[in-house]
Amino acid sequence: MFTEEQVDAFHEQGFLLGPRIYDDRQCRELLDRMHAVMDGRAASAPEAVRNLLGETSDRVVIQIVNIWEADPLFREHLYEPQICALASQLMDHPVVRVWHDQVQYKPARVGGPTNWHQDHPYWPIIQPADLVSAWVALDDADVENGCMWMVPGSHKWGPHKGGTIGTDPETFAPQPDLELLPPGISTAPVPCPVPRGHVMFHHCLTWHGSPNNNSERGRPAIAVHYMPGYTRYEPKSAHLVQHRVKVKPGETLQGEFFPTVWDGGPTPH
Ligand SMILES: O=C(O)CCC(=O)C(=O)O
Repeated sequence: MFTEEQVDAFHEQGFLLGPRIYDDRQCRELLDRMHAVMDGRAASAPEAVRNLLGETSDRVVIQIVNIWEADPLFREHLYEPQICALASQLMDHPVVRVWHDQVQYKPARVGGPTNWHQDHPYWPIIQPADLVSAWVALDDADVENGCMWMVPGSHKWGPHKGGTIGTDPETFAPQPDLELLPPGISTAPVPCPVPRGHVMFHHCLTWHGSPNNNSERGRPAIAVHYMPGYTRYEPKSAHLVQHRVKVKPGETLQGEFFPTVWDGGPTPH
């Protein structure tokens, strides 16, 4: 479990590097399975596989949504007990469910940017904005191959313009509307390298993004977006996985496609 100081740091910064979860062999196995799904060689299909930047773009970010539907090892990954216990601790709730998972793979040399954004405004069918994502690097993610960058404390500033923070195309600096922000704050981002097999957590309102991968190495990673057990289905507009929802508006979001992965585990305190 995280120490009290680490939990405090998460609440202060909006993100936190966690422990190593998978050894090199496990990372390689997950990576092989990820490529099989990406290349259409898996027995089943995920919810989506696409270039986030558009199919005609010369830069590429391969996004796979709900890879757990396509591969049993990724389904197991949703339940990884250390990650689930830490997510439960950071969300301060004993019940943890999966909203959805997401691979973002930036291939060597042509890996493109994931522009600055907040997650929760892109999820307009769930409330409240208390989710925490667990992002696991399947190979070293660093400044050279396009690791994520975060703006410390930004999760406390509320939803910003529908979750889209402007992105400077030259420097990759965030370009928010300063008039919408508390006076005197810093929007300077920090790089968040994640060594192979480790997990990093971020709050669903933390500003984050990742630049191009111009290196000779790919940048594979899997994020699982975890919901505290009280998260409700509150549709305001559409979402990719909405067709999987079987509950009524206002009800707790749960069911086969939103599995409960941690229930009554050790409470955080
Ligand atoms: O993998 C990335 O670079 C971005 C991932 C992301 O935006 C997320 O997990 O919320």
